[in-house]
Amino acid sequence: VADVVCLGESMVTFRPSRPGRLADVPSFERGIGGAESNVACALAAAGHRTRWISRVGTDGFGDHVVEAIAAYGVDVSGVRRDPSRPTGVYFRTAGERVLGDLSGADASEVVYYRAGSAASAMSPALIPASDVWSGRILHLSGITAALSADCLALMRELLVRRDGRPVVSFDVNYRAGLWRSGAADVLAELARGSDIVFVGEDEAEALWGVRGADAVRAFLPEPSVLVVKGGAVGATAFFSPTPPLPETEALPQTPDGLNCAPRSSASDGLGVTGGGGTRRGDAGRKAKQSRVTPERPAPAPDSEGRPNPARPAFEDAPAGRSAAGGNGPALGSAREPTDHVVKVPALHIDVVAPVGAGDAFAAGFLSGTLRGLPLEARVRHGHLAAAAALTVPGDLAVPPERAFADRLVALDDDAWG
Ligand code: KDG
Repeated sequence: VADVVCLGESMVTFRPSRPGRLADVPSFERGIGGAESNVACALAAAGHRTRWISRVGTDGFGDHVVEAIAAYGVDVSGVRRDPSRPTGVYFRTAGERVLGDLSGADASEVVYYRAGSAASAMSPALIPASDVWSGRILHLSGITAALSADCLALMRELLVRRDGRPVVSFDVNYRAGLWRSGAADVLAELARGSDIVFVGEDEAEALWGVRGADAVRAFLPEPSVLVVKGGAVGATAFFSPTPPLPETEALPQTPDGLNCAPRSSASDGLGVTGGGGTRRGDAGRKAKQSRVTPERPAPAPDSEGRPNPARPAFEDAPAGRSAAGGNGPALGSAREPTDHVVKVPALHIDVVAPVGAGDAFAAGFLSGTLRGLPLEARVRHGHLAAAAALTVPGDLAVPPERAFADRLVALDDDAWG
């Protein structure tokens, strides 16, 4: 079983050799890009079993994309080749300031050649949910929803809550250039159907007109975990408690030390039941938000439901593995009394290129989730991985080695403040 399955389009990318308009740049350097495969590569580099599912052409670019992603240790056996459609391609340009510093508003341009690509034909008929649901976490992004009506149908199909659906991680990834209309509604719908959601404050404002992390949480109350990224300032992560699971048996241990919780057949794997009025809704969220605690909440009870003051929340959270076949990892304690919120400042670094930083952040956070780390540590791992991506010119960076990253994450607040 893969820890994480990532589904989405990957492309050959071309980075300019010098600043200028697309019309003027004489040469480009080839690389690979694709938000979801970037996450897969970073997770594989961090030691997790990762699978990437997609479609590419039978062209040489398709060969290169698949080989390059496989070289990171990602399982690419679920990638299909389409002889009738090309692999997607995109070019970037850089502004006149410093090549590589693409952070200025007018400094860069992204030009996609991906309409009608092999990946844009992904559909419920071509991509079986059983394959995509084969990991503990399924990671998706809003880019896929913009590629075609078939891709949007596939996204909707994968989000249907039924037995076997793993924990779904969703990065909103609003790419304005890919949408003609409807982005706000579609991306809100997909985020609301997911379990772990990443969104930038800038994206949330552009899409939905909501400003600030708390307003974004009020707008997206459904995901158990919502991470609102505030760029260079930092990120705010919200974890909402889930109703108690039925105490049917002691929680077994997985080899990696995560507890696994049984779930009822009506559960979605996160301890949120599908009926009986226990599912969170807007009204429930409003009530809970008045009880948000900025501090770490009381330790969760142990697997028998006894109070366990020695055990910090999130470190031992139950996963959704169940008799029904779900594979979800621990998202947090199933019995936490209140919402849990952490605000974690970002690292101060000299940005070389912002592209790929969001993907790296998601990978760092998901890595911490798979390891059952406390919420704050998950965000710090996200920031560290993002910093690695921000300091290279390409879309992808190898994250810091795990033991080193753990030492950095464990530094006290002064070092992180
Ligand atoms: O997140 C980085 C991506 O933007 C890049 O790798 C390409 O997936 C991509 C996209 O659609 O922009």
